[in-house]
Formats: sequence, structure tokens, C-alpha cells
Amino acid sequence: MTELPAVKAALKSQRIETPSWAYGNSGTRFKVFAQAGVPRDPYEKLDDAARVQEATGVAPVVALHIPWDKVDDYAGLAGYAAERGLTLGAINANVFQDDDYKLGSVTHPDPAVRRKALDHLMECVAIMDATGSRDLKLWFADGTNYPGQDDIAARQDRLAEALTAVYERLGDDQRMLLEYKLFEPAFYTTDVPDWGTAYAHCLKLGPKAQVVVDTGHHAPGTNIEFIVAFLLRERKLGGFDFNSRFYADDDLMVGAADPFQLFRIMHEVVRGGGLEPATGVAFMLDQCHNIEAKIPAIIRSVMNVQEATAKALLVDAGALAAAQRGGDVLEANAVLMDAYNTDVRPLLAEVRQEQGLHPDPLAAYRATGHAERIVAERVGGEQAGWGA
Ligand code: AOS
Ligand code: ZN
Ligand code: ZN
Repeated sequence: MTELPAVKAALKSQRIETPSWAYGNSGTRFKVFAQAGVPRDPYEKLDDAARVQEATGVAPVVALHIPWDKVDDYAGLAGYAAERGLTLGAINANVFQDDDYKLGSVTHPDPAVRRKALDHLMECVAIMDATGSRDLKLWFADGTNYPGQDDIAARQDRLAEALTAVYERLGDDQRMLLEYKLFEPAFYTTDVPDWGTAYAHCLKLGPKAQVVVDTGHHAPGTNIEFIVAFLLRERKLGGFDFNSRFYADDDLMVGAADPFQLFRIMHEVVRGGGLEPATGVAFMLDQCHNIEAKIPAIIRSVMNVQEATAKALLVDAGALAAAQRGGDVLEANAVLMDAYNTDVRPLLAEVRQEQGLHPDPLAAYRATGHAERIVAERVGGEQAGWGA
């Protein structure tokens, strides 16, 4: 059993990255229901992110999305973030919304389109230089809808060529995080469909190329915690895009659909040393809050990750290892379930109070009146790109 002081220390030092696009009007695939008071620009997104950090104490990093967060002065945006106790996190490239990308971006059959996509990726690295971001997050919607549409292997060659060019552009302290997704928007093949494809490309590229596990990007029933354990062991787990799914890439609040799966994932993270900052695992949210209030939904998501982490930290590693070594199936399972069935809300309330925070982040946020103020002040919130 991890001693309580160590559990508390780990919970206090955990960092969860929130996505800029979750603060704006966004949805996954269909109608985006605009909400009053949403940010009108990246600066107001940071104002809202500061409220999440103020309430939770573990969400000081905000991921950006280009072009949705395009500004003239990225260093200035980083300064604006710093004034609010925030830092800018991963830069998310977007090569999935231009008409030119109908047949793909970096894997497109037309070299001119591939060049356009690569130029965008290089622009994102330049933005990382300005913001001081460590991570470039790459998700490719690239794929095909029909057998015969394009050469599957040739598309892998094109992908490798682009990834290699970006990898060579990265600074010593920068990384590229390659995200996979089983399907959507392509329906027959996706050029980076699974963890194996992402892993193979990252292995060839080198240590600065890592895999992102988006929890909504697998076939139903996939054992995600196995993927996490494997990638951690290979030191190729760059991070997570946390969200929940019932059927596809639903981008719902992480932990809302299957808190047991989130616990099992965090158990492998804890066991594999993934909570140690040195392993560089980024715990990012990647969610869209289409029908629910955005800031409270992000706060709830952060709390859900904290609860799963706390439970994972409470696993009696010694007893578990002994039961496993002894082949005691029921005891080993019982050790894990004991931790999962522990109500960790009192522990987290205590941790927050020790951090000088309100024990209930949602109550703390509600008391600020921020939700009411932004509706009054922000008329005409921007329509974000994703799912708009
Ligand atoms: C898309 O489905 C992926 O989850 C992306 O990671 C994410 O939605 C995108 O990065 C936002 O631009
Ligand atoms: Zn994602
Ligand atoms: Zn996704």
C-alpha cells in the first residue's frame, strides 16, 4: 500500500492539460449547440481555463489548436497565460478541415496537397518555439472510403516522409505525439488507425516521437490498459487524450461512461511509473461539451481523472504482487477491486484543503459567479471549428 503522504503528494503534483477547444462552441460530428458566454478568442479561453485551475489546482496547462487559436503574437499569448498561472501545452495541428484535404493531407495522392499539410505542421512547430510548448500533437483524419481508392502502402510511405521531415525540425526539448483513431471521418482505411501503426512509425522516427492514446479512439471492448502498459514499458507513451465514449469518438467527459476502465488505465500508469514527471506522460483532456455547461464539465472531468488516480495509488502493490506471484487469482483481483471500491472523495477533499483550495471544485467554481459574468459580458461567442 502506498503510504498516505506519498499518495497525497502524487495527487498534488499531478498535472491535467485542458483543451482550448473544450471551452468554445464545439461538438464531435453533428450539430454544435452554441452556448451563451463562450470565449470569443483564445485569450478568453485562457480566462476560463484559469477558473478551472483556480478550482482544481491541477490544471495549469492549456493545449492549443491551430488554426482555431491562431493569434498574431504567440509569445504574447504565452505571457497572457502566465499572468493567469497557466502555461501553454500541446500544439494541436489541424489538417482535417480544409477542402484540399478531402482525399487526405500528408498522405494525399497530390504532392501539392501533401506540401500544404507539411507546411502547416512546420508552422505548428514554429508556434511551439514561440509558446515554449514541448509537444506537437498530430492527429490525421487521413484515410479512404472505398477499396481501391488509393494505395494503402504508398500512403504509409507518404506519412513516413512527412513525419520524418517534422521530426527533423523538432528542437531538442520538443516532441511529436502521434495520435491514432480507428475510423472517422474515413470509413474504409484510416492511415493511423491503431496503436501498432502509431508505435511502428514512432519507433522508426526516434525518441522524440511518442504515441497518444485517445480513450475514444478504439473499437468497443478494446483493452486500452493493455496498450497503456505496453507503450509505457517501451517508453513510447507520450500521453492521453482523455474522454468518454459509448459508441464512437464521442468526446464526452472522461470517466463518465466507464470509470472502472479509467481506473484500470490509471493503475497501469501508476504501476509503470507514468505519474513521474520524468516519464513525460501528458494527461490531456480532448473533449467537446455540446449540451452541458463547458467549464463545470471540464472541472468534473479533472475530478474524474483525480479520483481514478487516487484509487490507483491506493492499490496495495505489495499484496497484489504477492498474490500474482502465488497465482492467487481471486486475491489478486480482490486487491485491485478493494482500491477501486474505495470512496476517495474524502481523501481528495483533504488534499484540496491542504492545497488551500475548496474541497469541492464545482462548488468553488459556482461561487465565483464567473458563469453568470461571461454570459453578461461575452455576446457572440465564437463558433469553434471542430464540428461547427
Ligand atoms: C480527433 O478525433 C482527435 O481526437 C483529435 O485529438 C482532436 O479532436 C483534435 O486534436 C482537436 O483538434
Ligand atoms: Zn484526440
Ligand atoms: Zn477524437
